[in-house]
Amino acid sequence: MRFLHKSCVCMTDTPGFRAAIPYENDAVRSDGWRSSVLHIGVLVVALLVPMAMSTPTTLRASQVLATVFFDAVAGDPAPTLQGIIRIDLNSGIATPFIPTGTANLTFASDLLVAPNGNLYVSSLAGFVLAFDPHSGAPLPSPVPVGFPGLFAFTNGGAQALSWGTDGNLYVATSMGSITKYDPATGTPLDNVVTGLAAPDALAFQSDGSLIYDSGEFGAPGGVFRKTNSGTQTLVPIGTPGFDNPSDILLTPNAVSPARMLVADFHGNKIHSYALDGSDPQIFATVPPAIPDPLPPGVDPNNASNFPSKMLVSANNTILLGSLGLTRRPDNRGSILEYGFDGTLLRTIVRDLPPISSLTRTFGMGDLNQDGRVDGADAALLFLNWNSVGVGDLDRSGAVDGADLALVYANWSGDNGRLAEVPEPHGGMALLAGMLLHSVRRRNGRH
Ligand SMILES: [Ca+2]
Ligand SMILES: [Ca+2]
Ligand SMILES: [Ca+2]
Repeated sequence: MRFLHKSCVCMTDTPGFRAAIPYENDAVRSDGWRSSVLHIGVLVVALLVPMAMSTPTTLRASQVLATVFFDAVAGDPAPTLQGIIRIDLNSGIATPFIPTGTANLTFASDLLVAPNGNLYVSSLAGFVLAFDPHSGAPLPSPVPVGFPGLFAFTNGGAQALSWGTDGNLYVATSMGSITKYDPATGTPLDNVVTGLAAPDALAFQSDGSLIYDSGEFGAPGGVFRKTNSGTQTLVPIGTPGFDNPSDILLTPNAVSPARMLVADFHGNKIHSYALDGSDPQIFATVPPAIPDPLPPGVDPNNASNFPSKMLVSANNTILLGSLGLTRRPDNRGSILEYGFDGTLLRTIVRDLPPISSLTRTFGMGDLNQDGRVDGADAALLFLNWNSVGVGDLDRSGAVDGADLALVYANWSGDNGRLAEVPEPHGGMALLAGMLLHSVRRRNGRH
């Protein structure tokens, strides 16, 4: 859901699971077994003690981060809500997080807490920015002359972000391209698709297929799928009753059968399809009802609550953000919660400034983003021991004991202890990770 019509983009491989364990030469290895046994012994004690003290639990995140597209104007009832805000999903209370102007943040279009632990934000000013999702601090720029927080510059409006199944960051721009970027270097790798009409909706299937849209103000929209073998049209441009896609969500495989949901920005609807684009259904019409007569200043040809972003919540529901029918200071943005069958479960918050996107947050130490901090996260940390990237929770430049301490400190913790469910497999995953760590270490592998 973005409002400009211009830009161009361009980025590689994810750091993923890289274990840079210090190499042991042959001389040292003569002592290898004893030191390895000692090493494992220390790890077992270090890890089992906190496990014994605290039963791993499933904890459900209680907040989302959201981008506010327009800044406050005179008379605005919520003048501090601009840039990136936090929304408590229990109370509906919205609070400032990263103000407009931080790292040149303006006209924020999309945001994403990525598996590498960074918060990425796109803006129609052409920037893709990177922040610490816990502190909100701008991250060091990988661009040589970049300002703090600058991840990449797209030469136009950056409209949407997605983390690819290949571990790269994909950016759609108002110039009509979808480009992937190396998350480590900010380098543009490949223009994956070009020639689109302001794409602003991206999603990946588990097989790596990219689902994307084309279509913006004044141009009808469609939905497409790009695979290794070519491009398919899932929803043809000009389909009656289907206007301008602003977001695409593939429901989880656990929900049977999985569906493709498409937010229709102008049509004020959520459409639902089978994954191949067949079996079109109306999933929801976005409330509140469009009033008649319209409020002053609303274009009758473009009257909608402007649904902008869908998200699967930690509670396995669908969250929907909207910009709202009008513009600031008459704030009518909202966050709604739906079941997978399209039932509107509740309005989490209304009367927000225009919400252009939402992203889940994850507790400190929740490296695999499953909503809890447990053995699986510790195992992931060990796999990346001494490397840079996933697991470097304190951003010191290496995965080390200080990061492990942060995992301990947040064991089974998250931002909200809404529900606690025994997690019997955490210990096994942790032990498996330790074993792998030990084997790789003995083999001198990095
Ligand atoms: Ca669109
Ligand atoms: Ca986790
Ligand atoms: Ca560290």
